[in-house]
Amino acid sequence: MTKVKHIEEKPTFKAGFITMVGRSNSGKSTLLNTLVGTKLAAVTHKPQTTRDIIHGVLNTVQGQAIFVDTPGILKERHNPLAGKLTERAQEALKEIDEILYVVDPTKAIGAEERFILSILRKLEVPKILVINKSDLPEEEKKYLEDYKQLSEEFDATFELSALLNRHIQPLKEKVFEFLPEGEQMYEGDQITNIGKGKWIAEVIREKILLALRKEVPYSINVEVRDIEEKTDIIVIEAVILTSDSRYKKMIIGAGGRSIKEIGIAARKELETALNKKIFLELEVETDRHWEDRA
Ligand SMILES: Nc1nc2c(ncn2[C@@H]2O[C@H](COP(=O)(O)OP(=O)(O)OP(=O)(O)O)[C@@H](O)[C@H]2O)c(=O)[nH]1
Ligand SMILES: [Mg+2]
Repeated sequence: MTKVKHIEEKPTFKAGFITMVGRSNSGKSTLLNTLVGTKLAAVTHKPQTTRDIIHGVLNTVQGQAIFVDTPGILKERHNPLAGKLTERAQEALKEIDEILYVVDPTKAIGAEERFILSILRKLEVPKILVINKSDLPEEEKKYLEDYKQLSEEFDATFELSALLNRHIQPLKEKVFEFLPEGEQMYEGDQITNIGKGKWIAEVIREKILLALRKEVPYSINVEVRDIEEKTDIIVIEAVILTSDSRYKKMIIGAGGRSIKEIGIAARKELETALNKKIFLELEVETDRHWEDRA
C-alpha cells in the first residue's frame, strides 16, 4: 500500500511598505492614525504638520501592512523647510511596495498634484487613489470630479473619510490584496518606528500648532529631555525651541496663558493614551539653529 502524504498548504503571509503621499493637509496623518487604530501622527489644520517619516503598523491574519506617513508636498519657493520636507517625502518613495495617494476634493488640482503625479507615473508599484474627506457636504467638494478623472492612472480608487473612519475597510482589503508575500518586520506589539520621547514631542507640537496663529508652526520644535516613570506618575520634561524671541513670547502668551493651555491639552492626551497620571514640565527656549537640525 502506498502512503500518500497530505501536505497542507501554508497560508501566505503578506508584508510590505505602503507609502502615503499627497499635498499638505490632505489628511495623510489622519488616515494613518485611522488605519492603525492608534493616534501616532500629529494632525492639525495647518500645512506642514508632519516633518518626519512615521511608520504605522497594521497586523491582520493576512499579514503586516506598514503604512509610511510622509511630510506633505508643498510648493513654496521661499520656505526652506518646505523644500526639505518635500525632499524627505520623495526619499520615502524609494523601496516601497504600494502607494496611497491621498487627495483633498476641496482643493483644486494644482502645482503640488502635478508634481506628485509626475513622480508617481515613474513608479512601478500598485497605486491607490484615496479621495479623502467624503464626509464634507457636496458643495465643498468642488473638485471631486477632477480627482475622479485621475482614477484611470490608478489601480484602485476609494472615496472615504479618514476623520470619521468611513469606508476604511474596503481600502484595507485592497491594500492587502496588492501586498507581496513577505516577512513580518515589526514584532510583538510594536506599531511604529518612533520612540516614546519623539511621540510625546509630537503630541506637544500638535497642541502648539492648534493653539497658535498661522505663522508660528514653521518656527518651532519640541524636544523631550527626560521621561521619568514612577509607580503612580510619569514626569516629563520638554522644551519648546523657537527660532525667534518674538515667537517665544507668543507661545508663552499673556501671563503665561498660552503655554498653560498647551500644557493642559498635551497632558490630557498623554494621560489618556498612556493611561497614567502625567506631570508635564514645559519650557520655551530660543534656538536659531533648530531648523538646521530638523
Ligand atoms: N472633514 C474632514 N477633514 C479631514 C479628514 N481627514 C483629515 N481632515 C482634516 O484635515 C486637516 C489635515 O489633516 P492631516 O492629517 O494633518 O493632513 P496631512 O496630509 O497629514 O498634512 P501634512 O502633515 O501637513 O502633510 C486636519 O484638520 C484634519 O482634521 C476627513 O476625512 N474629513
Ligand atoms: Mg501629516
